[in-house]
Parts: sequence; structure tokens; C-alpha cells
Amino acid sequence: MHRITILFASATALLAAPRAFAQAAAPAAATATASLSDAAGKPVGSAKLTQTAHGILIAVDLHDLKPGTHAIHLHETGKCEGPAFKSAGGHYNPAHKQHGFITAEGAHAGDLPNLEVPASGSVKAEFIAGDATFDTLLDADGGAIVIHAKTDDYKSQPAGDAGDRVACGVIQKG
Ligand SMILES: [Cu+2]
Ligand SMILES: [Zn+2]
Repeated sequence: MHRITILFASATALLAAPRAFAQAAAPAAATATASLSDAAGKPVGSAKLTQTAHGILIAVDLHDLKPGTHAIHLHETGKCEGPAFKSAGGHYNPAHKQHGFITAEGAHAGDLPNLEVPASGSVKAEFIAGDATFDTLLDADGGAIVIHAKTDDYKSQPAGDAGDRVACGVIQKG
């Protein structure tokens, strides 16, 4: 009887050890999602955001957009009131930089490369926002992902001369 008790205790210790190690080595990835709608309130797809050690990875799956090249950014406020979506505020910019990848004092943490929408109006794309973290993006007033009518020229202040905001989605954790 005594011998059986000891064996049982050892087996429990062995089972517990790898589980504790796995938790320390690979914490659950933090993710967030956004459902985007256009100025008329019609859904145009979604974005999935994942915190990595190198910034936030953003995967968009969009439809019913105008074909062409569109600016896409992370904006500082998690509020999407159509049709103008001004409620989303400026670009997410916790480090107080200037706008644009080809600006010496740039870029905003929310700046992203332009999105190419083919004739079908549907597109899937992935971006990394290297300076972004959920800690600052999803602060008290949240954050949003915004698509614009025009192309981001990566240099004009304060937002790349990207024109109207044509779609917006509030970023929600989980
Ligand atoms: Cu924008
Ligand atoms: Zn910007």
C-alpha cells in the first residue's frame, strides 16, 4: 500500500512538470478583432489582430470595397460613427511621431502600407504594425481600423492625403 502511494505521487509530479513549462514558454497569444462597415453601415469584412514580439500582425478579409489603392491605418479612438467616421480620431501615435514611412520623423505606429483592392472588390492581406502594442492601442478609449478613399502618399501631414474614411471597425479584444 505504501509503495503504491509513492508511485502515484511521482506520476503526478511528472505530469505537472511539462504543463508548467509550456505555460512559461508560450503564453497565450493576445488577439483582437474588428468588424468593418462602410459609410452606409453595410458590413465590408473583418480584421484579426495578433500581438507578437515584433508588433501587431493584422490580417484583413474584406469585400464590397471600391477597386483601387486605399490607405489603411490604425486610428486612436475605438468609435466608428458614420458616414464620416471622424469619431475614430487621428492615427494611433503613442510615440508622437509624424505621419508616413518616407517622413524623417515618421512614422505613426498606426501607419500601414496601402491596400490593393482588385476589380472584384474583395481582398485578403496581412500587415505588421511593428511599433504597435495592445497596451497602448486598446487604451481607455480603444482603437479602430480605418480604410480611406484614396492612397496614402506616406509623407503628407497629418494623414498621408488619403481622403475620406470609407470603412471603419472598432478593435475589440478576444
Ligand atoms: Cu486613416
Ligand atoms: Zn499616420
